[in-house]
Amino acid sequence: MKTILITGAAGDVGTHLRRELATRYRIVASDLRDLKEKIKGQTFKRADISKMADALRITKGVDAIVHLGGYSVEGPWEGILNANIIGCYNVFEAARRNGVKRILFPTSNHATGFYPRSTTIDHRVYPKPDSRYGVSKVFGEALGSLYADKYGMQFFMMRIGNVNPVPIDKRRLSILFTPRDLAQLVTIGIEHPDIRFEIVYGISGNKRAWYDNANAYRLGYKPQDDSEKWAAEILAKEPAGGDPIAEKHQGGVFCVAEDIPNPAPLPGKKKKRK
Ligand code: 15L
Repeated sequence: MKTILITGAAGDVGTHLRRELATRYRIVASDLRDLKEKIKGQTFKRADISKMADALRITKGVDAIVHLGGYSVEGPWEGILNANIIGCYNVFEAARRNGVKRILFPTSNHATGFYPRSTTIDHRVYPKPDSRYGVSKVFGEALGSLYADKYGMQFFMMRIGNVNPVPIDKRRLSILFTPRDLAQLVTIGIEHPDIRFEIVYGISGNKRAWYDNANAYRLGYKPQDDSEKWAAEILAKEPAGGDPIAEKHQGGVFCVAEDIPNPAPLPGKKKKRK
């Protein structure tokens, strides 16, 4: 059984993934915060990935890394710099030094969020980040590309939409990514023998998708869910109006907001609603 390190394991995506992959892999869960739930057999290693020593400690002896750790929304530059730029560099570099070849990185729909909703984009488009957070995800994609070409490491870049069992609003009808579809795509990222550097979109098989996800399908992804079954219910609840720039672009409110309350604040900081 392979040993998989999941960083940022206490977040929502990490918690779904730990549950979904519990029987398939030996999971080492790492986070700065306490885990939301304990799962039998999984090891927890507390770490601050903005410190290289911590990154080196947690990446030792694993077969692959799902690097979810970091700031997950738009916010102050200092937080993004430490968690997503320095933290990402530390994890990729620590993996290289420890001989871990394969890394799965959740880049984000916000790396391309300034593409208009009227356009269908694929994995080859040049990034159009909608936020400093989106820029930090482009940094991760670029760093992975460098480490693949220069050091022969293997990167599976998932431009993730919104991980949720059900869609929460109109925009998320296009980018819903259910936990079981997430688990399937992550499993492909861990197991596929021919990954060097791949970009795929982390979404379910949504009818309203803005993405041509042919690259994921080429690698064997067969999503089981489609947000369409919730569409009527979600659209009926959608408030009218909204910011015209947010409404026009794929990234929605990330295109206009300076600070989206962090859904996963550090210990001691108050959790605010998004
Ligand atoms: C993201 O990249 C965030 O990590 C997540 O919290 C959601 O806001 C998601 O995008 C989204 O666009 O819904």
